[in-house]
Amino acid sequence: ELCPKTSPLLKGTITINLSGLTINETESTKKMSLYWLSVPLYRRPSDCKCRNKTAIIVPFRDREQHLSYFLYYLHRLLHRQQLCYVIFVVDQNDDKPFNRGRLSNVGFKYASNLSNFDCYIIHDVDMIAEDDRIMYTCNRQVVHYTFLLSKFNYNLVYHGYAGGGIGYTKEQFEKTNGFPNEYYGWGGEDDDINIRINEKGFGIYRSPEPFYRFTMIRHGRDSGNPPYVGRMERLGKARQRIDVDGLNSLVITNLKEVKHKTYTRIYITRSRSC
Ligand code: BGN
Repeated sequence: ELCPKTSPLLKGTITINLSGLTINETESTKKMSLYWLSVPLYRRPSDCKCRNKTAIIVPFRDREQHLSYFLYYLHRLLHRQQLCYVIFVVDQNDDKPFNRGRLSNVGFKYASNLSNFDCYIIHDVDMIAEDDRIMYTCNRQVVHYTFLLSKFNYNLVYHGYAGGGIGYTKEQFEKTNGFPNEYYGWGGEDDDINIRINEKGFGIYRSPEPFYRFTMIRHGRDSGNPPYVGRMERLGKARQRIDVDGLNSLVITNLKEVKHKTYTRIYITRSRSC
């Protein structure tokens, strides 16, 4: 039987306590009371057939403590939403500047190759939903979830901000050619996808509900993620680059997967220099 349109498990506001959680605690099934499918890592509600299958794709490097918090809260939320889902952590396993765009494309390719998901959500590891009614599902427009962030006093930081967490159907991701692969370091790749999404006619959906709030875990600037100096220039040419830099130009080499209890980790090393 199909799960109800609105899950009866939803509780609303989530109290977030960011202190001292370890990865072992996030994996404790006793604490989580989640249910397993025969396929490892693929979770589904126990007593009904889910309406949606969601892939969570987390571009990642060297933020283990954040990952503990992220998994702890997100598993509970997705369980309450009665979704079928898998969490993929895409780990940039080298010392080059962090490349969030490329990691996102790798995650999409890996996930879509594994199964047919209704929704592919690219999600930063340091953002935690404060309400379980923030639905991790997709829409006719590309969905931006993380527009009210604690860091920006719960205001949309600027018109066109598309950072943090954003959800695409397969068609939306493919037609917009995913993320640019050629932004090295912090900044701009999210502004670039905003241009892609609008140019290709999908548009971005942001819920009008006031409870769409996210806690951003405080942290200093990562040394491996310096601001990308060329981002302004690159962004200036974003329109011309939509169809040449993205999912269709992605070359994956040196991919290694490790299945953990509650998520799949994909290690990716860049072979050629940037
Ligand atoms: C913007 C960044 C985004 C970032 C937001 C929020 C750029 C491009 C040059 C204008 N964009 O300024 O990538 O998500 O701030 O921090 O730097």
